[in-house]
Amino acid sequence: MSKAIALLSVYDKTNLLELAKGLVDAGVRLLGSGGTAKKIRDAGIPIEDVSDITKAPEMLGGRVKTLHPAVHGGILARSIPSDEADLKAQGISPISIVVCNLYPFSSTIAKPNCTLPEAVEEVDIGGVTLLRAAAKNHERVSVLSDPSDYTAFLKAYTSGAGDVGQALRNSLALKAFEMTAQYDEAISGYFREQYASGDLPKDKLAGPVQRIPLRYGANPHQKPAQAYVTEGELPFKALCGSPGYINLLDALNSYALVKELQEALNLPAAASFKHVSPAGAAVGLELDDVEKQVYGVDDLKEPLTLLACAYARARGADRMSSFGDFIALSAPCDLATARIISREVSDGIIAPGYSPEALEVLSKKKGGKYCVLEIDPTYEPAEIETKQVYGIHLQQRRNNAKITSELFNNIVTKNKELPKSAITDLIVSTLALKYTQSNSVAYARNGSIIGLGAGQQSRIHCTRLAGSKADLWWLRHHPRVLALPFKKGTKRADKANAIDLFVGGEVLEGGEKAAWDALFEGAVEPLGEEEKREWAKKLDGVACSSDAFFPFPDNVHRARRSGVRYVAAPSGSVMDAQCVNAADEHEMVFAHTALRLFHH
Ligand code: 93A
Repeated sequence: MSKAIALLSVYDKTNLLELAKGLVDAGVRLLGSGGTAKKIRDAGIPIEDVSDITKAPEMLGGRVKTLHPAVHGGILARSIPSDEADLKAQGISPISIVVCNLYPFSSTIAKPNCTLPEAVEEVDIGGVTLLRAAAKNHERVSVLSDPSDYTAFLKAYTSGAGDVGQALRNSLALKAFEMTAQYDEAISGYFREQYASGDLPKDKLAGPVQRIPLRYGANPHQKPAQAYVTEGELPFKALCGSPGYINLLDALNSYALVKELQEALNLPAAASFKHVSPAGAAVGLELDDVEKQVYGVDDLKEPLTLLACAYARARGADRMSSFGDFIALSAPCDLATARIISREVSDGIIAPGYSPEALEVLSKKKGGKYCVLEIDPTYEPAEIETKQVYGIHLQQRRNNAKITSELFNNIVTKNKELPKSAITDLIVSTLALKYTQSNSVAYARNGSIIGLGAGQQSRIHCTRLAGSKADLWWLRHHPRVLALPFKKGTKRADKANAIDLFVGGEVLEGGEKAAWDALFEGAVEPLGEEEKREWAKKLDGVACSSDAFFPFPDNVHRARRSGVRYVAAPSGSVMDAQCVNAADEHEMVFAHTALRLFHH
């Protein structure tokens, strides 16, 4: 029987001589590419050159070393009669062991002054082909792509009298496949940076923009940072300014939310995001005069479009949280909406288009640095999404659950009256949770989030936080708030702040008290506890959604204290019955949704 053949072609020659010696001692015939063969031969270990079997010299300065049918036929041939006959006809011997590791592409491009031609030269062709061919034919061939595997391999080879077993060949093949995949990713990442980056002047772009560099990641010391796709092109472009890492997290989550809100309710929708959760979200229901004042748009000269109403609601629900927001609109931004935005402190906006007048207004914001992103509304994200945490890839199907009125069909309370307006509100609150960091609870009224508790580890804390925000929102409708005697010329942000302090009942002292007093014509009496209680009683018909079941009925009682009448949450708690009883006690309507909506 002819000797088993091993082909060796390695850049990293660690442990190479030990392996070569071990293989020869086990009766294996060695073949090597130029430098690999030389090193082994110089150590006194017998080895033939690849060129001895290909009858072709290495050429093109090493670009073609092992690329030859005598090599790849020898690796890829199966143990079947037709393949064996083909080898025989061509005088090719089967190769049963391939030892290969690749040119150091990643460490080369990491060097500070690496040029493009230098990087190109490090793109290994023949080595990847060796690894892939051997891995493909792992039923018969062993592929060693990592020097740290040599010892164990030799041990298995000698103890198995030349057969290392299928299990080892399988795991070696997987390792080789992972290695070539990682290698290719490094190469495509490098060339994406060179040829498909949004930072290059347009005339230098060879194709679609697949990547934009980001100034930094979540924090200024997290450099480099980038956003990219591996297929097609990025579905958004910056019309003005440049987005940061957290801007994009906000933009992509908030746009997904408003797109779904519009699809679900057939109304334009807007969201105001901060730290990857909505501070507000709403659909375009018209505002009455009180609402216009509460949302700070009563003085707007431009007639309010439905889209402008949606943003006014989203922005005005929790003005403190929305300060410096990232905005998403479901429909092209019009002038009225742009005018509202232009007066607010905001970081950026994403929308499926902009009217020329709206774009003109927005591009003047922040001295021309306001981030304006235009997204392709036909874009569909991939079904499977992957992220990396602490070096580990986590993969899941996207949360593609549709939020429709049917979700609220299973009403488990005695009161089963769910008016259309409440269904609208439940859709708004439930959809908002789909894009809110968990745990989360949201309250909605008039097509708008009025209180949202995000990212709390305890559900009751979500319910309380959302409830206290809803309470403040409602207090801002109090006639005494609407009649606060602000001095003429008081800035919008100062007014918002003062109202927040007023409804929050903060006790001010010293300079802060003086600054507060200076905002008003005359003295302002604080809102009394009794006044607040009386006013709170007037709030009713609020909808409340929870992203997972209520573990205890305290959530239901708390929600009721903020005017909640309609509740939607999944079932599954051992206390479900008690939660439903609590809802019955207050004549609330409780729908069990059977849909958990955690989001991280
Ligand atoms: O330039 S290549 O892509 N062309 C080839 O045909 C080829 N075959 C093996 N590089 C090629 N290799 C690589 O050469 C291997 O992946 C290995 O990294 C290196 C080993 O070269 P040497 O044996 O001359 O040190």
